[in-house]
Amino acid sequence: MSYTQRILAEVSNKYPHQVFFLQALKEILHSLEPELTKNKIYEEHSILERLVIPERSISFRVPWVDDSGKVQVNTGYRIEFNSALGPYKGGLRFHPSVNEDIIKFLGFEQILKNSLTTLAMGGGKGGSDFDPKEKSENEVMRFCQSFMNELYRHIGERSDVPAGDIGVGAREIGYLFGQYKKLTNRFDGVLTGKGLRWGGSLVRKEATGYGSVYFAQAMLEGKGDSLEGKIACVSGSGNVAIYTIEKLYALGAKPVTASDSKGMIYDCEGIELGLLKELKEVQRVSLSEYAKMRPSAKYIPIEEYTKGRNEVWSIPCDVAFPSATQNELNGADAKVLLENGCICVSEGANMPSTLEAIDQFIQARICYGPAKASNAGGVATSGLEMSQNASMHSWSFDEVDEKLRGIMRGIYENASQTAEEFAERDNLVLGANIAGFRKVAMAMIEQGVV
Ligand code: NDP
Ligand code: 2IT
Repeated sequence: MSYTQRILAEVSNKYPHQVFFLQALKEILHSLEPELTKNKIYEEHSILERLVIPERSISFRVPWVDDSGKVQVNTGYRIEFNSALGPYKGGLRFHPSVNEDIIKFLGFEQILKNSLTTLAMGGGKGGSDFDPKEKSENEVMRFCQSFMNELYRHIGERSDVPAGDIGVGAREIGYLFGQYKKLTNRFDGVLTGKGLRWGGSLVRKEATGYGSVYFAQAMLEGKGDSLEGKIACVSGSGNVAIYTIEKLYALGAKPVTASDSKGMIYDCEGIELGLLKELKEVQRVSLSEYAKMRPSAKYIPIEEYTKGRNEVWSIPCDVAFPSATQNELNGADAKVLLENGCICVSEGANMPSTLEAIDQFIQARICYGPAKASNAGGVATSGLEMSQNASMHSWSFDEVDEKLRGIMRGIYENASQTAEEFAERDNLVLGANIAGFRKVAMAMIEQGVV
């Protein structure tokens, strides 16, 4: 049994119910196999044994009072996974599906993603099973305040810097920051994704979506192609999806789909971005409203999806941007995408493709950008926000955007050159995992057994 197989077996035995964490681990360990076979230093230092266990894992009660006066209780999490490269860094997710398994998979991915950005950030993730949907402003505020009443003692601008993820955007970051400041009497860069008036960075809001499109552009250019004139399918209609669509238009592509948890829209004329922003960022309503206002759009509710499929991926396209959530693109979806001639998949969401889907993309040798590489633009720009906070400067939109573009190109080059060392130039899963891992592992070795 190889080193990676032994570790996977041990973790599977210990945490058989952590299916998302095991899925992420399986993908990563499989990619690391050739590197770990070639180089025994990692096994000599028990790097994998240490890497798979979080440095610290916190879970806590979050009680709050709803508008009717009733006490509600949620569970909060912060998993501080690895600090070899810098302070723990990663988002907070507020969604009813959140549990320790989900936060562990996200935190584990974050370690290697943050390493790829080249910035000094370790990996962490947190969140709660709280559902911000259909809550009043005051309920969201009270929940965020209660969440921070515990979280504040674990975080700090030099130790652990949370940000947004699903269900946590500018509004939630504002309430979280306000409560942190009240409790600690400190105005510092403890969170990223802050408002532009009080320490936030330009481009952070747009960064994950823009970055995912820059990554697709770099992959296509590697094959002498471009996004110009391409039809794009995008899933999701949140922060990542909206700014993916915006940048796709800027680079000459035509995005024709968007989705949410209740259904999807197909707009053959191209998604009307202003309308999408109004419905999702301002009114926070279902996508079914979009179709009522656009004659060129068709709304398909989730109940009408073909069984076992995500209907977004059945719309013929050249390029695909899964930007909603984990496992939203399975083996059957991948097959249809490939049959329809899709040549590029850039993941905006975390772990959106199942292992079966990934296998098919690799076999077909299309441009496939795995999440930890292609969606690293968000956290990279969080790193730029931290730099600006530390130096008390703020950079212009173009300055940050240019840095983001350079970081995404650098990640593509690093991943493809690393893959090439193993004679698999097109396999960016292998390249990204090995490149991200090497840096973290060497830092751990140099810092001793801690
Ligand atoms: P948002 O909360 O802004 O939007 C999430 C979108 O995905 C919404 O359209 C939501 O629909 C949909 N969605 C969420 N859960 C499900 C589900 N179980 N089934 C179907 N649709 C779902 O989140 P973000 O855009 O920030 O995050 C999207 C993805 O990108 C996540 O995987 C996140 O981890 C990842 N990511 C985010 C980064 C960031 O900077 N924000 C950085 C890197 C990755 P509905 O509104 O109906 O719930
Ligand atoms: O998954 C991710 O990289 C994020 N949600 C962004 C994390 C961050 O710290 O900006």
